[in-house]
Formats: sequence, C-alpha cells, structure tokens
Amino acid sequence: VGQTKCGVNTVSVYRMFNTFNYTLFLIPKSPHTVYVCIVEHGDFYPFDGPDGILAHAFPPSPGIGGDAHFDEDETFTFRADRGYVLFLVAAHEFGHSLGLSHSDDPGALMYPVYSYSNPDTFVLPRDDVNGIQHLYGPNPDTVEPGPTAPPTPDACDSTMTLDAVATLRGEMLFFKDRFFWRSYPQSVTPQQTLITNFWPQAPVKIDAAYKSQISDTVLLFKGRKVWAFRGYDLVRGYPKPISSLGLPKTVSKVNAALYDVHSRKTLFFVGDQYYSYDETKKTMDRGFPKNVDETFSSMTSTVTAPFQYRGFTYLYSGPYMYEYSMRSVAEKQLLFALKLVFHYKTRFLHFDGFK
Ligand SMILES: [Ca+2]
Ligand SMILES: [Ca+2]
Ligand SMILES: [Zn+2]
Repeated sequence: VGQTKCGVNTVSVYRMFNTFNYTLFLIPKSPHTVYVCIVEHGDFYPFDGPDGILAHAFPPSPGIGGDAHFDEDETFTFRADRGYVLFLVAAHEFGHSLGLSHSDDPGALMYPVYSYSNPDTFVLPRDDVNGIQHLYGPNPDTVEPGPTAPPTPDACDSTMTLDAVATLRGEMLFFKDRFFWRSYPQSVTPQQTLITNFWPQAPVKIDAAYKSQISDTVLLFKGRKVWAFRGYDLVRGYPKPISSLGLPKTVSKVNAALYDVHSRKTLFFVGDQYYSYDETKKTMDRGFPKNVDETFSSMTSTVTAPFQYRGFTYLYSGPYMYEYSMRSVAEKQLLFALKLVFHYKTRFLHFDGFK
C-alpha cells in the first residue's frame, strides 16, 4: 500500500499529470508524492471485481483523508479506448482528495460515471474548474495560454445551433460539441451524454449525422471525413473521405445529412445546395446538386441539421427550425411548407409538440 497524502492545495495539480509511470504519480511543484495504490487495501470499502466501482478516494482530513485507492481488478490503460484510462480515473479521484464531490453535469470530470476522453487532448471542463476554484480560489499562478475549459451545452439555451440530428431506433440524437441528447418519444427530459460514451472512436463537434437504413450504421461527418459505426464499433475501413460517397473533391464539409424515408435517398446539404445519394446503388443521383430552396421553399440559409418525424421534415438553420410537409422530396410533392420560426428547444428537445 503506497502512502497517499492529501494537502496538494493548488488547482494547477490538474495540469501536472503529463508524465507519469505506471504506479507512481510525481506531482512537480508539490512537496508531496502521491503513490497509486493498486493492491489489497485495508479500509472498509472493499472493491467489487472488474467494472462497477473503479476507485475511491477520501476527502481531506487527517489520516486516510485524501487517499485514493484503485481497484486492481480493472484494466487501466494509458490512452486506449478500451478499459479505463488511468489518467481520467485518477484525476477524478484526486478531485475527491482535494475535496470535490460529484457533479450532475455529464461533461464534468466529477460526474460519477466514467466516460472515455482522449487524455492527450483533455481539458478540465468548466464545471470542475468552477468547483475547485470555489474551494481554493482562483489560480494565483500565471497560466500559460491554452485551451479554455469547455462548458457543457445547455438544452434550454435558445441561441444554440445544434451540430446534427440523427434518428436511431426510435430515439432522436441531438448533437452538440462533445455531447448528444437522447430523446425517446415517451421521455419528457432528454438525456445528455458524451459522444465518446457511445462511440469512443467518434469525432466531436461533428458537422452532420444520419442513420443508414441500408447498412444499419450511423454515419458521422466532420470536415472531409466520414465515420461509420455499427452498434458501438467503428466499421472497418473508416474513417473514409466524403468523396467516397460521390461528393466532389471540392466539398470540404457537409453541413447536414438526412435520410429521406419517402424517396429512400440520403440528402447531403452543402452550403445552399443539396445532393441526393442512392445508398442501394452507392451513387449520387443525376441532376444534383440542386438549390435547397428549389425543394424546401424559403430555405435560403444554410441547413445546419435536418430530421424527419411523423411525415414532416424539419430543417434547422442555426437556432431556428422550419417545418415542411411533403410526401417525397424526390417527387417534389410539396404539399405545403410552413415557415415556423421558433426555437427548436420548445418543441423538440423538450418534446412539447409530440403529443
Ligand atoms: Ca471494480
Ligand atoms: Ca451541421
Ligand atoms: Zn467519484
């Protein structure tokens, strides 16, 4: 059992885990050395074998206070997306050692459920910075300019622009930054979760997403690349260039993607135009791209996220949503188009309109 020691009373402790070896954490600028304890230990909180509880830590107090213990039955890794990244678990536990309790913000390090983040690009989220500074005050040291603490997007922020929406087995996934909200038709409150909780190999801040009916995969777009996931797994050969879908090489990103259930085509929105892709033939349809407003009247701004629900097509452009009723985009049976300028949140994220 290594001796652990609390008393590291500076927020900058979080910035110092850049170099560590397997069993020993050395915290520079601190007189204390923190040992990771990966052996049987003698407190009254036994571990539970693989998974479940990964580690625990005691809040600051004399004796055992500040100690952090790690379950030796876990597969701890440095940066693999399987098992548990020791850095993330340790940083969470040392948060407890410093006096932080759990957060209900699903983006926070102190959220009680483990989720994978790439440790090489990890930045302490805003909620944790607020928490530790509430206890210890702001960092008195000069902080080198770097990435700022990412906040967790709020579903009730009416100015928010969603990145993408996808429909998956009766659920709707609303993507924003590192997160998506899952909405079930029956649920009132959508659940917010990290994208990497579902798909550890997925990009964040995606451009577009849709569920392919043909290959039973979820496709996520970012820049010139597309990722395909079957279940939780990245399909072999992905990510691929978006040009593999027949998009011209000049297209640097897809703003939005929609599988149109009526025409059974996938629509790719790029700027003020859209393409129609035939997944069965794996070819782009002739006669495209078309101007978006040729089919979706008065949609002259960029479509940022589309989806369909109960025969209606909904197009987000920034924080606004437009509702269209049509039988088929391909047949252009445009029955009527309602230009509904209201915030998406009032109707969809909160599901008021689905009764
Ligand atoms: Ca365990
Ligand atoms: Ca988008
Ligand atoms: Zn915890």
